[in-house]
Amino acid sequence: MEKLKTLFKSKADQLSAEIKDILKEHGTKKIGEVQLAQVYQGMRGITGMVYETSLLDAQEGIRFRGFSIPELQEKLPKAKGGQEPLPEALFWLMMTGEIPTEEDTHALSADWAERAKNIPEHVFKAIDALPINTHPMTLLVVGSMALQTESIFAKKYAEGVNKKDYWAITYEDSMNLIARLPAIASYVYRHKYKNSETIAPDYSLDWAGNFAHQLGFDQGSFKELMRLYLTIHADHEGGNVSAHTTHLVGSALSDAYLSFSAGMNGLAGPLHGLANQEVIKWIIEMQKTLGTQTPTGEQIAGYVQKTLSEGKVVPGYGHAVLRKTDPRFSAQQEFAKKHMANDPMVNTVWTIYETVPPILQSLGKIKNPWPNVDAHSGALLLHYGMKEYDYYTVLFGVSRALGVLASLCWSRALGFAIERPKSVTTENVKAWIKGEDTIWE
Ligand code: HAX
Repeated sequence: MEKLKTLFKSKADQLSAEIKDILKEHGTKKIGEVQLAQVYQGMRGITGMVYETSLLDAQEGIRFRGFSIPELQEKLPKAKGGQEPLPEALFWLMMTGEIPTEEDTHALSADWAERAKNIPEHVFKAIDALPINTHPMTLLVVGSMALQTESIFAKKYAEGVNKKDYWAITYEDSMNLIARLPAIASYVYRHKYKNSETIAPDYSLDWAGNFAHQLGFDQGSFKELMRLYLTIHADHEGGNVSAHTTHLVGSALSDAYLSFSAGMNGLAGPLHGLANQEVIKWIIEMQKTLGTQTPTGEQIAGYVQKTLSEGKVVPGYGHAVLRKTDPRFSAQQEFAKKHMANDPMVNTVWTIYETVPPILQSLGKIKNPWPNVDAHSGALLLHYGMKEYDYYTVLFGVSRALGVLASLCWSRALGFAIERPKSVTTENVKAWIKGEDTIWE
């Protein structure tokens, strides 16, 4: 994809020069103050990294290169006859800051289809080697780690490469990995749940459309769901666990395969991406306990109290940064209204949405009582018959590759340094409080 590569390089050179000037003139300016509580509580709100591909506003939600999700739905090129944006177009946007033409988008689909061919057999054998009850996220990580044998960055670095060329080999690795992920992820699904009956790719389709096909879901609107799903889950600025982990590991010049796999291990945590499986698991358990598929708001309220009294979180609600309903939740709700307005599980998700926020708000300690992206996605997948909810985070992971790998390309092109923030011990903190240690000053 020479056009994308050349455009990316010209944008990166331009930004690199601007950053040099900014740092020369303003490098010593302070951008905030850090409170002790922030240091203990997950570094919340501390600005500590630059991440070009998207930016999160607490009230408005995510913007990708300045575009909100409804704007992406309107402006990004679509599949033939489709209404949802193509994720490859979002990747182009994140790489260049420009909305691609239809022609460029379709050329990128074709480029990824070509790169997806001839995945080495050992990748699938590595997945096969694990017990069948292995979690699908572990299988995804094992598959993408096994593919690291193909890293051009690792090979060229071992041979000796000029640091000016890191970006180009990171770009090639990222493009190859993204192209091949649907094949690996669909293999995980078919191997684990469908007796290893795999489905041959249809490379005439776009990246998300073919992924739906290889999973075994060929209904027209499932492909549309995948296009939307893989677009909206792609990026959420740099501080979330999967993006930050990929960025951190990448800062050691670990290649795209190592960095992405590390990020996926973070996505597999229940407070992050795994929340999408936890939501459906929680709803199914609630339905069983209450003996109904369509609990009332009152019944749900009682179940939420039970969950809280057991010291558990209500999955799909809350966020470290957002303070309103996640626009990714709203985009999925709109999709459901269009395609499955009477689905009982979808309706239950909506009743939960009416019921949960006031309860969480009343506790007084939860900063954001509103739903996040994970509160809705499972119900959409269930509607099409994808019942294996422990697989859901893998779909999130395939999408997240777009954002974190576009950002890795940017980090290499801008020559970002190895990450190494300062830590202190509580002994230091106690001494600092007494005025005996000035470690932070
Ligand atoms: N249910 C119950 N309690 C919750 C809660 C929820 N949904 N959300 C927050 N809280 C609690 C916290 O556990 C914390 O309790 P303690 O003081 O007793 O430790 C308190 O409220 C304050 O937390 P906060 O400042 O509002 O939230 P954090 O920034 O610490 O955490 C989380 C943000 C998303 C991890 C949190 O809201 C949560 O656990 N939500 C449920 C899990 C979930 O949906 N995760 C997915 C988030 C989106 C994402 O990354 N997707 O991939």
